[in-house]
Amino acid sequence: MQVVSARMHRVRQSLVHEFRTSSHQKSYLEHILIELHDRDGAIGWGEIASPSGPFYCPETTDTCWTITEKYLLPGLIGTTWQHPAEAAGTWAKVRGNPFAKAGVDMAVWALWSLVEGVGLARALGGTRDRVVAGVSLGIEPTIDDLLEQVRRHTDAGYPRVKLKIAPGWDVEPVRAVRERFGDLDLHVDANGIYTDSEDHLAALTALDDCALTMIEQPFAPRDFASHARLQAKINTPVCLDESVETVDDLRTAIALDAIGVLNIKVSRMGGLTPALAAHDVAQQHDIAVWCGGMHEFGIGRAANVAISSLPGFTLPSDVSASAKYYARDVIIPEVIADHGVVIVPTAPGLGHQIDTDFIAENTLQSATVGR
Ligand code: OSB
Ligand code: MG
Repeated sequence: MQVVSARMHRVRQSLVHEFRTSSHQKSYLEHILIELHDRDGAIGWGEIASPSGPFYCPETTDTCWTITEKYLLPGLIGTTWQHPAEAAGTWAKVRGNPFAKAGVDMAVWALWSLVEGVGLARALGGTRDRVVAGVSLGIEPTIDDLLEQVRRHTDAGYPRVKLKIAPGWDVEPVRAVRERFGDLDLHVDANGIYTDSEDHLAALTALDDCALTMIEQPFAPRDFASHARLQAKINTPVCLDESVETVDDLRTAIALDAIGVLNIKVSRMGGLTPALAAHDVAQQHDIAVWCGGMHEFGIGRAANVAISSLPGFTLPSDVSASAKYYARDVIIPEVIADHGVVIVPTAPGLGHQIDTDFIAENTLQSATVGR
């Protein structure tokens, strides 16, 4: 196959409910949609789901735009390849920048599976025909507001809830949710804000008594040592998100006993190709895996649903319905969850139509690379 041209669309969408984590706050997102055209006119779509500012990770929408336009797409365009992993080789020399790479990689997989006539999930080695979705809930102004958010999503049937925590918003809200909602599958995500100060360790240790499925990314991304020390002290599995940008990071975490569960984000890991490799390594080491999200629009969400169908993804993923995030999605049909169950599409490629009119209405900036 050969990609002959690409179009980049910077698209803005408002969230239906403002989202706050320990690292940032947002009411709208700007993601870059990547449209690849092959020699025969087939089209594959991908999504760069970088946050706007450098608070979750170093990348921003602007850095992704530059890296993709100047380095990733020019290397891909005109090169002949047989498989997406080979296409990913065209940007192998670019260090870092996983979110930018992920958007192009996803478009390559969508294009390839479309042309091969298979659904993306099957092309990736997926074995499940449905996946279980949980929801991720942000820090709310009050505990009552949080309880209301949890009620709304458990009423909708979601079987797992993840709560964002931060110092001062941890043991108390988590206990309140636990008391109100009984044995709900509950976990927490700190986005790397805790340190190993006495106060912080006391809070994290107290959470060990809240019957949580996991504590996600308590410490800073590169602080494997603190994660290992905490894991040795508590029974609740420590889950890594920001710490694992590459398969090498995963091997490091495993070697240091710093990881109990892996959150695989397609965007954070640089695309479906490296996410598959991480899945395989985790499986070899009996590390449970689930798929995290970055509030993707429908294109990135479809890729997340597809990879969640692989056998190692044994925990509920953040692949909630489109309606949890946006009033309208960029794909048709939008992603639907029935009691937290999302059906994996089987049609060739992404398995959804792309709503190009809606994309055009919400595009702030676009560019063409290639002819
Ligand atoms: O840490 O998982 C995270 C959103 C933005 C940045 C970081 C995270 C998140 C989420 C959202 O938790 C998960 C979703 O897409 O539903
Ligand atoms: Mg996280």
